[in-house]
Amino acid sequence: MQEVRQALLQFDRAEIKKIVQAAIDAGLLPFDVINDGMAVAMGEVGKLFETGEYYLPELIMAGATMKDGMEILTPLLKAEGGLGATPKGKVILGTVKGDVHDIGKNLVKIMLEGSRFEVIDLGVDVEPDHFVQAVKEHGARLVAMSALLTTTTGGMKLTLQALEAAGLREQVKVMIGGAPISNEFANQIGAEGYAATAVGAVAEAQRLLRVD
Ligand code: B12
Repeated sequence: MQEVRQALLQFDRAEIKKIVQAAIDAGLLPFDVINDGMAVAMGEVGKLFETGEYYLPELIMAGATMKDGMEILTPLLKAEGGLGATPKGKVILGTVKGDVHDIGKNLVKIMLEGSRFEVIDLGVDVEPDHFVQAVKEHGARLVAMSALLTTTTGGMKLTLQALEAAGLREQVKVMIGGAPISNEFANQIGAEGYAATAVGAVAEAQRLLRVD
């Protein structure tokens, strides 16, 4: 696991896939490689950015290296979910307006799909109205929003207001997540669900849609 963290901290795009594969071959679980390996290193990169040791290019490189590593892990996580069974429900997922961070959101998507939710991924920088349109179009009962910047968390509240204004608030539950989000913040803006991790997002989706 140390090698995985090290490769990410050094933006070792040439080796990351081999190192991640070696971790899997050694018997580590894909999700542990993400949580205890890559996500820990990403947190470290964030701290180095905060203290001025890393700049934007380093953030970009770290993001790209994590995505490379995910190419090995994504198919394994999907395979764990089992195919063919009836979906548990539709989830509209996106990173809110003004925010382009999507690594965490993509992990939430993988985990939800692995647990047989149908996910409609709106991508990043999603306007409140786009969430509203998607709920209408797909008849979804759950909206999941991600934000990584304190400045973009307001987009979550705006989306809740837009759902309310469109008369959809009774029909959908809303869950939110991302590094600056907390349970308190979710309560404050009136979102029914919050989870700190992608695994937690699955449990939260099941709770909100009353499925197991
Ligand atoms: C990689 C990265 C980038 C990459 C993003 C690449 C990409 N495609 O995503 C790039 C280089 C683009 C980037 C840009 C910027 N970034 Co940046 N970035 C990061 C970094 C290092 C890692 C984020 C990450 O991927 N983490 C790994 C994933 C797995 O974790 P996660 O996203 O938290 O997701 C997990 C949970 O939160 C949860 N989750 C996530 N979403 C959801 C949703 C739901 C519904 C649920 C239930 C759960 C859930 O599950 C996930 C898995 O367990 C963080 C540091 C950090 N500590 O977060 C800074 C960080 C988020 N960035 C920061 C900043 C300041 C910026 C910039 C403004 C820099 C600049 N000056 O331009 C820009 C903003 C661009 C924009 N408009 O969005 C700050 C934010 C500070 C703040 N509090 O507002 C951070 C915290 C760095 C720091 N410490 O200063 N960044």
